[in-house]
Amino acid sequence: MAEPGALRIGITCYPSVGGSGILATALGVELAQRGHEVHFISYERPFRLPAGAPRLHFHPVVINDYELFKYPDYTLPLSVKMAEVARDHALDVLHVHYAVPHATAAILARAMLPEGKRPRVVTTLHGTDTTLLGRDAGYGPAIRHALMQSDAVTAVSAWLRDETHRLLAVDRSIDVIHNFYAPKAPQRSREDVRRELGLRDGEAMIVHLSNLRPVKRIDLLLDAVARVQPRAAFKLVILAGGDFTPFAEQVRRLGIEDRVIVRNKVFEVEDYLQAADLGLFSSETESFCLGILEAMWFGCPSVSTAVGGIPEVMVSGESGVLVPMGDADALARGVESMLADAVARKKMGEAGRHRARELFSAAAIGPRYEALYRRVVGNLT
Ligand code: GMT
Repeated sequence: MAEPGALRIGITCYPSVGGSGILATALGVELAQRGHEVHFISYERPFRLPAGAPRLHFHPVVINDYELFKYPDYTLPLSVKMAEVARDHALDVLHVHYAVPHATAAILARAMLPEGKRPRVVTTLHGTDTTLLGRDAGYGPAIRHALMQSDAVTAVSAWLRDETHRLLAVDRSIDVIHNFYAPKAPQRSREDVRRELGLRDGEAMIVHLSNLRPVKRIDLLLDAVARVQPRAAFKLVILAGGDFTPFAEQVRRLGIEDRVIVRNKVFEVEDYLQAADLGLFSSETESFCLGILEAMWFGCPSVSTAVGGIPEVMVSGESGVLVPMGDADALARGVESMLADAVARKKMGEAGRHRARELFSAAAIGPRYEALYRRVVGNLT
């Protein structure tokens, strides 16, 4: 049962391993805990969505494979399902994460419903929906249209808001609502995890977690790790949300097979994060970088390239170390300085943990989305 004053919110996101889906799922869980009725609409159940939680529902989009179509279409069945769920559950808001194709589908779904029964559309931009697809002539105009038609648009960093204005020339306000993280309690002890990874006493655990897409620059990450001295001081643990096999050859070529451990599709990231001493990120663009935030929550500072919204997440010299983009040597020197000084590392870890709790917690961010929904719903005609 929804609480009095509760909202009915539809959420669409990518269900697979990726920051936008992870954030959308965490938001849905938080909203349901705050008493709202939340309906996820996607082609699969988001992988972090808990089963059986009160007020959390999932509606799958069924996609038929018609012989006539060379490319299967997702946008239309998604919009039909959005309209159906909005009608059957009297949704107040359709909140889509990642503009393509979710925002377009939501605008279409809204138009399919009779006036007075139309949910408000909130679009949250996550990154490459602006920085990659927004630049693409085959997508840009459709993204721009969907953003202009949305009742509210948010971006996960000020940097992404500015990039969206610059690249898509959207003449409308974009609210900045940073990402948040609500860690689960680790299931295993730090010692258990270190034992599983074969880490010796005094050997530091460097962690990298991402979907390994090209923007993450895994090639640069490995180059940097190969330059870190002394070699015996650390192991790099990659929590891979994508296929690592294309990088195996580089690991061999660099002779760092004994330094690199890969774990695929790990659901219990908290188990590993609590055991980590340092994060390492080498992205060439990043609107936010949830991985850095996840590490911060466990008092683990990171060395990272200073790109996009990352300087909004962590402050160089205070909660981590930022270096210029594309510089493997600078990343390696950053790692060496952090490994060499356990006291400074701990201090930065604590500063990061504090910053994460203050600025990027469910308690700080949940009410911001709630207030945004109430603002757009108040505009219902
Ligand atoms: O844009 C992507 O690469 C996909 C997207 C995702 O779903 O993983 O990542 C973006 O959204 C995350 C959550 O808001 C951000 O933490 C990532 O920085 C952002 N990725 C990029 O901007 C490259």
